[in-house]
Amino acid sequence: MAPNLDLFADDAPAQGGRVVLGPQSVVLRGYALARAEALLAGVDAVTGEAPFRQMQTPGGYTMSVALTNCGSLGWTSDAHGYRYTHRDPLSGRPWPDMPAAFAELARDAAAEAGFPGFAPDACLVNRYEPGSRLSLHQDRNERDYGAPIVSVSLGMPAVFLFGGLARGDKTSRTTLFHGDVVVWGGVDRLRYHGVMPMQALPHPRLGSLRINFTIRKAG
Ligand SMILES: O=C(O)CCC(=O)C(=O)O
Repeated sequence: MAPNLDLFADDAPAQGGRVVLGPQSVVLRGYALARAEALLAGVDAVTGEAPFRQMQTPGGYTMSVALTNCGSLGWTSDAHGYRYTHRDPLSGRPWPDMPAAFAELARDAAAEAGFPGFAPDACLVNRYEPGSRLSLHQDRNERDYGAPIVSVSLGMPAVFLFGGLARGDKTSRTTLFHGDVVVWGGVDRLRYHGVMPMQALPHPRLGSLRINFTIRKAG
């Protein structure tokens, strides 16, 4: 069924609801809402030190999503491939510290989804504008697949694609709203996922932007 994209803030599903995506993957509706301002302050602190940038893929394309990182490891992409680094290649400095609000939310959401004791060391922050998309991929540059991925959505709604363990598997489509948190791990840890091209559906707080950050254990 086509996703409903005729969305405004009032259409967001009730806070506290859950959408089960798989045996060990779930959308926690509105889980980050009460902490959104602290999280956005964290995004400002991170991007003040390590600005958003559009990275090149190994195949020579420019990603439509701009990204940056915080934590002791940061994900990068360039002509040489995808990998985690301790330093921001733009500045040569270590990536900014992960804001406490990010790590606390990630720990709490992971526990809520059945993954107690999550101790993240990396966070990839994505900035989407209308037209930005993220093609289907697996998060597999992390050393430890035993830990889940915790993904926080702020700003404009987006259609999240969640597939199977093979690229060609059928994908489900779930609209993610400001404050939603997705957690996947265990048997679902390596499932393909992505984001459909963003529509221009300005959000009252962030305008024509969507910020997503995925909190991970990479090292
Ligand atoms: O923006 C999203 O909801 C997903 C982000 C994602 O898949 C990633 O950073 O690997």
